[in-house]
Amino acid sequence: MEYVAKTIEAKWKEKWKKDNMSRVQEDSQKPKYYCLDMFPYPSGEGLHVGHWRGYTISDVWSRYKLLQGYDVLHPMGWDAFGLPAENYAIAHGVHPALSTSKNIQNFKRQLEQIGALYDWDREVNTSSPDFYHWTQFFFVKMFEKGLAYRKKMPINWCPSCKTGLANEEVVDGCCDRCGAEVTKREMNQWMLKITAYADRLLDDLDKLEWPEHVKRMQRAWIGRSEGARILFGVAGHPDEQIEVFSTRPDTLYGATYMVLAPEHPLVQKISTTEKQNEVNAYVEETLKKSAVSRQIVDKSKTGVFTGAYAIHPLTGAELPIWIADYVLMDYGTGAIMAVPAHDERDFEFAQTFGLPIRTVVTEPGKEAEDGVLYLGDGVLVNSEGLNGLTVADAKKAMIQLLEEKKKGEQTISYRLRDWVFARQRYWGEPIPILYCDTCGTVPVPVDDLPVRLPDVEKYEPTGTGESPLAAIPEFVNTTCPRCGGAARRETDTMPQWAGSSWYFLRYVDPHNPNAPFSKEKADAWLPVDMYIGGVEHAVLHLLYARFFTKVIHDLQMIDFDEPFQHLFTQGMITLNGAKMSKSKGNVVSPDEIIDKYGADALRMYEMFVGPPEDEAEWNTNGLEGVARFLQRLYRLFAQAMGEPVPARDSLNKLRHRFVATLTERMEQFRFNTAVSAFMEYINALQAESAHGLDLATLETLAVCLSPFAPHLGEELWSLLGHSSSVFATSWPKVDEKWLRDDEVELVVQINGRVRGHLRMPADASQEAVIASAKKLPEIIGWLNDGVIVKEVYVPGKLLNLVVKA
Ligand code: ANZ
Ligand code: ZN
Repeated sequence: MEYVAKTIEAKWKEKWKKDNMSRVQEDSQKPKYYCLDMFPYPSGEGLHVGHWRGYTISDVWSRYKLLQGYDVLHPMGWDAFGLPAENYAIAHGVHPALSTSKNIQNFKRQLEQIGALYDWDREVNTSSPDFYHWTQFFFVKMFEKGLAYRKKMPINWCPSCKTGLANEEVVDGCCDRCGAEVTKREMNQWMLKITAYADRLLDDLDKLEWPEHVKRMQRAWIGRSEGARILFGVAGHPDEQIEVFSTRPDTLYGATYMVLAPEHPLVQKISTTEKQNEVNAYVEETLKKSAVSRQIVDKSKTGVFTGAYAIHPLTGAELPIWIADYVLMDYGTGAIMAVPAHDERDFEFAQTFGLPIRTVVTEPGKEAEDGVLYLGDGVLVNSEGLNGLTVADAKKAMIQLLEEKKKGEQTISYRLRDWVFARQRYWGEPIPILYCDTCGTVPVPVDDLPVRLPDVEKYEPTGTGESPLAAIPEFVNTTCPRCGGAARRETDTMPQWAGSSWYFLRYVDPHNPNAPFSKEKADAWLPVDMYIGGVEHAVLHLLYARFFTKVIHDLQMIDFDEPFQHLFTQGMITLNGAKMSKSKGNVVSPDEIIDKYGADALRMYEMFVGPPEDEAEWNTNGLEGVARFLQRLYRLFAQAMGEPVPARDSLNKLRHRFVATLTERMEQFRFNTAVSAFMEYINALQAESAHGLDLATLETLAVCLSPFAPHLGEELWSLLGHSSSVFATSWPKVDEKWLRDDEVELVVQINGRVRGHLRMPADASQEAVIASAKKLPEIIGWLNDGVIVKEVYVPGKLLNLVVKA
């Protein structure tokens, strides 16, 4: 018998389809398991072998869970709104809905090739009105709760995509999508108040079984800093105060000057007339720079003296007030007290402009010396009542002092900003808001949702700050649901991330016309047990989805408040060290590989290529090796299958050890070594095969193979005469009895020191052990010059002979 992957795979795909294998059972008797892939953006490029890795991992895992007796939900859908489809529309004049649906067909065909068990009855598409109906619903709910609001503010603006961007979409000062340098633009924007959830988003990370580095990235993004707000007076302006945020209130006596962000509202008020021109020129210069370039620590410091002085809240000393671009307007209060002796950037600045540098913290026992930078911990000096205190104690004492004097208070600052939730683009969910001259800003009543995205002729962003929807009077002009008067629709659309912030909830109840999902179903299936995807979503998508889940929890629509209990981020597949992408021309397409080796071989190789969380290099020889291995396995199986022999000890032992090793590696997500366990097992069985193989060995092979190579697993199972699917059976159990070692290695000691080693049957008697030990060449010498006065034997571990001269 020959293993012809193509024939076998076609046969089983057909059968699975016919039997509706992938349909989720929803059997309340069984424990549930929700295994989720990060759903793809259906790009025109299709899937390459790099994408297969994540999808194979999730399918192997889902099938393994099925065999373990879980009711498994493993759905798939499309993150279908977004810029690429719209840019394609602009370039080729094809409606994004059309190009998207064509791409989806291709993706689906490719995912079916993988042999993945997706329940297609549950497919979701974020750009379909049945879906975005509920995305809009959540927006209205957030508006009602005050979590969605409109504000005129300077936002990140991509001059090439001609749209506003969220902070999360700006990477090193450039647009995450197109790479153009991002500028600032003052615009009226819809915002979501994610900052109201900052503490919960931070604290609840502790509940999650996520890779530590992903948690770390989220913590850094939220950026919680504990410190104090401190008030300084302004000389000659008795009604003004400068409020600063500092994480080091202990260093207040070391503040020698102040810095305001150039955009700070006080700048214009307090700058002296002589300095006005210089100040204005600097402000203008700063507005052109990105936040990232402004924050680089070792860049040379620039700034301008305003001519004004602040009054130190404790000493009354006058401190010059400067403006400098290293102080940002949107962090803390947009103003700092500068402590050059203990802050790197302040130190650089003070050196550049010849400002005093005053030491207030030193290493204990060291003489304090002004003019140097000291960043370490230590004790306070030159700080009146705080002298001698540690930094930690001085922080507390200073905050207490400031609170007593009403010159400041303890506070917490976050790096996280509210989420800019509007795009001036066509291909997204219309924001369901109306503007009425009488009633003001009115949400579209939930019964009137969805607000459908109309067809347009021109997709091009206008660049005026308005989306192409603004050019469609039939869309814009409507009536106010409150007063019946004329009203205008909001024409901005939601960002790419909107639909993916809650899609995992829709899968549990995808056809519900009356609600986004039923609470009962959501509470039964979620949180997602295993979420598998790329680490590039560590901040954006995973933070937004957690935020939406918490809001939906607070709306009492679900009982849980974290969406993804376990997160697994797979490593990239590279070719000659480079990431696969069409632009690099190094894409390995699965189509040809499947044609030549079959989907099972490709799946198995994707698992074998390396530790699943690490980057791995694609290697065609490795793939051929795996394909040959499947051939070998098939031949071995086919030979033995004709005449299974009775079980024998050697086969039992091999089988239970294999299942134990395999299961342990599966549980630890070490799929590459799980495949090696298979290879070792097949080698061992080949050595045994001259005496035939027993039925239990053959069945175990079929079942254990089936998560990895499901088509072949089914084929082997049916060859054994079973008419039901291999996935209807269960993962084999291990009998510990066969794992026990029958030989053990004993340590032989003379007078408590290790002098030799001895291999003996595990059930050897004490006498037999002692007799054998005495014959060991490395022991004999020790026994020659003395007599044994005591024999201490610890079964299975050691023998100690006490020898006296
Ligand atoms: C005095 C001081 C002394 C500071 C010292 C540090 C060290 P994190 O930890 O990131 O929260 N800061 C405050 N607001 C700022 C702004 N808008 N732009 C630039 N810098 C700002 O940083 C908090 C520290 O960064 C604050 O504590 C402040 O400098 C500075 F030995 O105040 B510190
Ligand atoms: Zn009205």
